[in-house]
Amino acid sequence: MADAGSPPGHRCGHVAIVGRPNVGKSTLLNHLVGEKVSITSKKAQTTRHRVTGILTTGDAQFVFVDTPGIQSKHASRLNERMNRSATRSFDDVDAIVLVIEAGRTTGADRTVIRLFPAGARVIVALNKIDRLADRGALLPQMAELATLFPFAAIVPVSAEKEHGLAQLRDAVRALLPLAAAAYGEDEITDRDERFLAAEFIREKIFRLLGEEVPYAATVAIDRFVQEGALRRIHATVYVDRDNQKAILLGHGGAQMKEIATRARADMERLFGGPVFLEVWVKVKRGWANDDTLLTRFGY
Ligand SMILES: Nc1nc2c(ncn2[C@@H]2O[C@H](COP(=O)(O)OP(=O)(O)OP(=O)(O)O)[C@@H](O)[C@H]2O)c(=O)[nH]1
Ligand SMILES: [Mg+2]
Repeated sequence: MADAGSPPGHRCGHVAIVGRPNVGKSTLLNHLVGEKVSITSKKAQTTRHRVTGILTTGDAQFVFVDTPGIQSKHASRLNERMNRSATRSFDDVDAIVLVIEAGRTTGADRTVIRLFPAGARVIVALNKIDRLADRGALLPQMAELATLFPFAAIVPVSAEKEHGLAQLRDAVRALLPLAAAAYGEDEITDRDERFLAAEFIREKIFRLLGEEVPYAATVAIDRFVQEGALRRIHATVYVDRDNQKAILLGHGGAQMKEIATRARADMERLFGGPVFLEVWVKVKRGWANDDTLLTRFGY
């Protein structure tokens, strides 16, 4: 909904948050917006979809677009779709925030930089400065980055500790076009509760399980109905193999119960009301390489 009441000088635009996996893109989006709209974990390739997070201030509206980490290992058709969804964002936005880990620019970061179209307006967020023992490493890293692309700004931040976020916001605002707000001021994402519910379940799988099952799992919402304040949600987790189903369920279903309990707590916090959640686990062999299934699962 356009806001005709935006003051003169108001800016509004789309800002893609991109980078290699695990640098803190989704954490940054959440802390810029002040709500958890995008899932995060210690594991690479947590984010699989584009997710917007909307920040409305007095003089600007930022439509941040979180993207999957860009990587060169095409392990599956799913990975290809994730990369495509990230790189497609370059053309659809007014500005790009490239997230790189403070203190180390890797080959994978350089690969992302080479993908930027000429003329792209890019700001680097050097993230996780709270983990940097030697701040002296920042200056040479910034100098070297400046030789790789004509970045509009390079801003050291800690997404998690919320350091440098005001400076980052100001730098991004300067790149946005003069425009009225595109969304109402209480809107925080373009994704619906159904999508967010599936993502919260997927996040707990990423956080609670080892190195195999998270990458073999996807979540579908079979039923989402609102009865007064209560949301009644039925979900299915699909995995690739029988043994993964056994791991996901755990002894007597205890693992799945823990995943569902934690996911439900996140849903209740964001949706602002009670949630009844039931989760089933099914095996769907080869889903991550099956284009028909990938489309059906929303990738
Ligand atoms: N110490 C520290 N850790 C951070 C910071 N920002 C993110 N992290 C951690 O880095 C890990 C990855 O964060 P995500 O936000 O999931 O990273 P991502 O870039 O979205 O990862 P993908 O979606 O997999 O590409 C998580 O364990 C975060 O808690 C930060 O500023 N400081
Ligand atoms: Mg992410």
